[in-house]
Amino acid sequence: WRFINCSRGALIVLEGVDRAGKTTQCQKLVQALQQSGQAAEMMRFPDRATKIGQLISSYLEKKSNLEDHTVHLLFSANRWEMVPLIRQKLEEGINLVVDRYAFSGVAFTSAKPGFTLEWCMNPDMGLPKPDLVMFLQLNPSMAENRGEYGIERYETSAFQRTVQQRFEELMQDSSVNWKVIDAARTIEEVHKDIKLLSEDIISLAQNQPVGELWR
Ligand code: ADP
Ligand code: FDM
Repeated sequence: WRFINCSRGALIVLEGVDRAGKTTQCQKLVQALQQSGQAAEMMRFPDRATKIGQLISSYLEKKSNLEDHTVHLLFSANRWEMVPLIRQKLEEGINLVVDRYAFSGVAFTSAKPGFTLEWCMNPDMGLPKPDLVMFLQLNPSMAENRGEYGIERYETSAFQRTVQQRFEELMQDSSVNWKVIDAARTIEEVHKDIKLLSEDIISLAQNQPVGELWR
């Protein structure tokens, strides 16, 4: 039993505004799952290591400018290029803990003038559907207290507030398994909730096929 694993891994996503604690919690969750004997790996989007990711990274660092629709499609392409790997890992029984996914894609672009939620969702339709999306809820003023905003694109409080509103609109969609986590607590308290929700979904997902997002 220990060596033959026929069940698939779960696709678990953490979302939230900047500073909500996504990276901290993804790392802690992967560690905790591994310590309890489950295969788990972390992924993050954008994945800045690929060719597409390098274009995105240069844009975020303001070293280059890209037209708004173009960069949206690059973020989406950066997810699609990882889909074969995502599917392979899940089939191997590895649980994937993902720092941002299509929800960030839609929330950030649709916070720009002239973009509808619907237009933004289209390129990501049909991506592997997360079994669980945990939204780390932290009001923007508390997020600002966690340190100065950096110098990357989008790191201003006005923009982050609009992003938060777009996330709230996305969370109305009941076809996605959203869980809202109060991220204003200590790292350990937040982790405890995230771990419990993840363990539940890992056992549930085992016997279900991977779904298609927004389809
Ligand atoms: P994100 O990935 O959402 O931007 P991080 O995990 O990088 O957030 O955390 C942003 C900053 O806030 C880091 O300095 C981190 O140590 C700190 N932090 C994370 N979680 C908490 C928490 N629950 N309470 C206080 N500070 C936190
Ligand atoms: N971002 C992230 C987008 O605009 N679209 C996306 O599809 C994704 C995944 O890129 F400002 C934004 C969100 C954030 C930046 O920052 C990535 P981090 O620090 O690497 O998460």
